[in-house]
Amino acid sequence: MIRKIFIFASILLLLSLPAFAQLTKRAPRRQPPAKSPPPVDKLRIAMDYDNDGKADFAVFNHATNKWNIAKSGGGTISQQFGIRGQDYFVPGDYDGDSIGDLAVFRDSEHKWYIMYSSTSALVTIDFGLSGDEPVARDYDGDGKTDLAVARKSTSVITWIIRKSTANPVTTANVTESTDWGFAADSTCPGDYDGDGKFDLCVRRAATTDTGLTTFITKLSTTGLQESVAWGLNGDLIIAGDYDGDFKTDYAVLREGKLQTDPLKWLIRRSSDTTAVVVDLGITGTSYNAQNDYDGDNRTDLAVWDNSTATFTIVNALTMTSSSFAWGVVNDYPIASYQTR
Ligand SMILES: [Ca+2]
Ligand SMILES: [Ca+2]
Ligand SMILES: [Ca+2]
Ligand SMILES: [Ca+2]
Repeated sequence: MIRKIFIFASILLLLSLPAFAQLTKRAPRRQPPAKSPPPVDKLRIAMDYDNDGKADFAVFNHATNKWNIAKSGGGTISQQFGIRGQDYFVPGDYDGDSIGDLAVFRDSEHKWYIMYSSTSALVTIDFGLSGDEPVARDYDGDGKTDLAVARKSTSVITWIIRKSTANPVTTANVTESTDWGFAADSTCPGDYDGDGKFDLCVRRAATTDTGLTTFITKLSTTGLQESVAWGLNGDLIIAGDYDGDFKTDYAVLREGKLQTDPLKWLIRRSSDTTAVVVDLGITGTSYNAQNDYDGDNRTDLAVWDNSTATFTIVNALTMTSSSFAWGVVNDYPIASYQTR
């Protein structure tokens, strides 16, 4: 699975592109909520570019350096954004208008490049250090994605969060640092207690290949630790709210031994802690691309297959399947950005 994105063109070129204007003319816009926003699927909003309550199909094309987006409400976006070999995709809703913002974290410069959907402005923020892992989420629950990085020392992971509530202007850099997890852990931020604030989470490897890995979460409601054993070493983290109770579900994706083996989705429903196990995708060719594509407030199981350039979506409640051809071979589905 690709974690670091290889992008060819300079981000600065986007200001002169005709597509830029097209991208920014989207209405209507909603004002960000003043306080205590109702629970929403923030994974969906990060990639909902037309504000119709459904995630849009988005792929990155390596040959043209473009984000190519098929909006669920109709129409497309094609926008150059990012630099090859340096940038991570960090889609989110940084300005809090419930519309996804194109965004990348440039590792070499430790800079965040964000195109605010509300103003069409390209915002650049120096935050973090080279080598940090971007973990931008909404940690203070104000409806705006917060810049955040996970920094691994020789012993621990330090989460450094630039909360939007404490940084109303782009030049401010008021941060909070919290040590959570050991350096060998993987990050798995989610809203596991469903209070609208993302929680710090790490996944700790098992000591044996047959033992379960442990998700260790610092719940924002209480500050207390929740530990859940789920998945095996080597499984990928595919956090989402598959049962639609507004709490992130612990979930992993297991690749097969053979390239032709199916991908196995193992989801622990937060609503009743039961397991959902589904085969979807092919180990050698499919990328996971889970999101809420049908707008029912449940994360859908989804893959984008690189041999057919097609999304396949499975509703986690009804298990009904649909497909949508979008992109070309060797594209990358941007919804895969949070896979660890
Ligand atoms: Ca936005
Ligand atoms: Ca926030
Ligand atoms: Ca929370
Ligand atoms: Ca859930």
